[in-house]
Parts: sequence; structure tokens; C-alpha cells
Amino acid sequence: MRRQDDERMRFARLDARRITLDLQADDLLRAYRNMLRARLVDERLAELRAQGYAAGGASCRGHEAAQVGCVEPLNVGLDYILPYYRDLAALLAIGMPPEAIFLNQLSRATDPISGGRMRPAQWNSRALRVVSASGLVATQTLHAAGIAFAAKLRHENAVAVTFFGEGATSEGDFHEALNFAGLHHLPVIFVCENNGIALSTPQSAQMSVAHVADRAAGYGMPGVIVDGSDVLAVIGAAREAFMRARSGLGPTLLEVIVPRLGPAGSMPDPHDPVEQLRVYLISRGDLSPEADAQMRADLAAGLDAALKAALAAPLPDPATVGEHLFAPDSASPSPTNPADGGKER
Ligand SMILES: Cc1ncc(C[n+]2csc(CCOP(=O)(O)OP(=O)(O)O)c2C)c(N)n1
Ligand SMILES: [Mg+2]
Repeated sequence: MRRQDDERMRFARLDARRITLDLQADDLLRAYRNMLRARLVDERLAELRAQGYAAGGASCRGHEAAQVGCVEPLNVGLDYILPYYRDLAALLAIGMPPEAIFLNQLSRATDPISGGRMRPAQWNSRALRVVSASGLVATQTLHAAGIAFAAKLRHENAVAVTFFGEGATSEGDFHEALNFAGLHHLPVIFVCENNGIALSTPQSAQMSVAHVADRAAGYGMPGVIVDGSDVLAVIGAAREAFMRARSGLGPTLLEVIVPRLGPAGSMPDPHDPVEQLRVYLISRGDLSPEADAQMRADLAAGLDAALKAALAAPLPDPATVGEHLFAPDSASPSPTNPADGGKER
């Protein structure tokens, strides 16, 4: 009984948000499809790692609504996105093809992201304005502030949105980025996907404030906390942050609380954002169980074909290992080039 009451309340909240945000059934189905597709890609990547086909990488399981919701207002090709290693769902939602993700994870020569040369998940795309992350957490927050500063100087009207975990907010880079962005009212959105743990360190062991969002006050920007299992709540908060950034009001720190899901079991996890949206859409008649099963089957078939092609793609030729390390006009592989009269490069 209690459980049913909770669910009724949750659905009523979602109905209200949906009206406020003017989201139609098609918009919600698109969000659901994006979240489901990310989950299915993520499952395939986990299998590849378990089978020894691919080296490391982190799962976006449980972060799907946070990521898909945060990029909903993004103007693809104009706005910049500076992701971290969990942001698979965000990248798929803005149009990065699953094939690219598989080729990258498998380090193939035809990987459009790095030709199989960089660590997997340091995604980038010129066309989608995705900027590659460094291996060091929080560095992308500084890059985002710098890009937003440049966009502002050029009157580009572009927004930079960057993502990171709560552990990354202990880094100096994060604080410098927020300070600079707050000072100059930059069009940047800092999205913290808070899953409560950084490797093995719980949030309580690394910060003396209750919420990452509390830190925003020190830098003169709003700090907003949002439920990352609820894609509609995330879309609402993200739209507000984009509106602020685009209209010159400056940055926002968005703390999206994401659930930590266990490994996939036979019973659905009630905190699972994909499952929550599925149950809601079915309850409202926007999706039938048959249409849901068909969507899953169609997505799975497309992904399995893409994965098969990626597994058959060639590995990089070892003879090319020295390529792309220095600019093509560089006559010497040394950082100080004698051809330039010893000028630093
Ligand atoms: C500067 C720096 N310190 C340590 C690491 C090692 N490291 C990689 S991921 C990670 C945990 C980050 O946790 P969080 O920011 O909460 O992100 P999550 O993986 O939980 O999403 C750490 C410490 C690193 N990559 N860079
Ligand atoms: Mg974390």
C-alpha cells in the first residue's frame, strides 16, 4: 500500500513537471530511448572488458538520466561539452555513434576518436564540439572555463558544459575554474554527477560540507541539487542553467545525485533511472510493454551489428607508433627543435 502511494506521488510530480516543461510523449520517449541505448551500450562494454577484449573504462550505469537530462537543452555544434569518463549517455544523446564508442573501446585503427592511440573514453569530436578529457580528474573544469571565456569574448553565444564526479571537486583545478567563471560571469555549467564515492573514498571522507552544491556560494554562483534518477527534474534544472549561461547571467554548479546501482540482477532496482522512466511511461499509456520490448530488440540488433563490425576492424599498425606525437612540420622529435634554431615548441 505504502509503495503504491509513493509511486502515485512520484507519478503526480512527473505529470506536473512534464506540463511545466511542455514535454510531449515523443520528447519523453526520445529521452527514454537515449537512456536505454546507453544502458545497452554500457552492458556490451562491460562484457568486452570481462572477456578480455578491452582494457579499462567506467560504467555509466545509474547516471543515464543525469547525463541525458543535462544535454537536453544543449545546442549541438554550437555549445561545447567537456565530459569525463562516465559520460557515455551524454555523448550518445548528442549524436556520437555507438560504432565510434566500440572502435574506441577496442583501440582499433579506425577509431574516429584517436585511431586507437589514447586510453578509451577520452572521447572527442570536432563536429559535436566534444573536448577530450585528460587522464587527471577535474582538469576539464578549467578547460571549460577557458572555452567559455573565449566564447564570451567572441560573442559566440555558446555555452560550455562540463561533467565530473564529486571526488573531482577536491582538486584545486575545480576551485580555480569556479572562481574564474564566477568572477567573469562565464557561460559555463559545472555538472557534478555525485555517486557518493570516488574509487573507494566516500564523500564524507573528503569534504566537510554536506553538498557539493554548497561550494557554489564561495564563487558567487547558484548551487543546485537535483535528483539524478528523475530525468524530468534534471531537464528542468539543466534548462535553467543553460538559460542563465546564454543570457549572460553566468555559471551554475549543478549537483546531480545519482544512484549507485548494483550489478544487473533478475529484479529491477527501484532506483534505476531507466526503469523509473519505463514504469512511468507505461503507466501513462505513452509506451506499451510490446513497444518497449520492440524498442529494446531493435536497439540491441543495431548495437550487436556495430559491435561485430568493430571487433572485425584492424588494430593500428605497430609501424605507425611514432605518428601523431609531434606536429607534421616538426623536423625533430625533440621538444626543442634544432631546425627552428632551438626554439621551444
Ligand atoms: C588528479 C587525479 N588524482 C587521482 C586520479 C585517480 N582517479 C581516477 S578516477 C578517480 C575517482 C574520481 O571519483 P569521482 O570524481 O567521484 O568520479 P566517479 O568515478 O565516482 O564518477 C580517481 C581518484 C586521477 N585520475 N587524477
Ligand atoms: Mg564519485
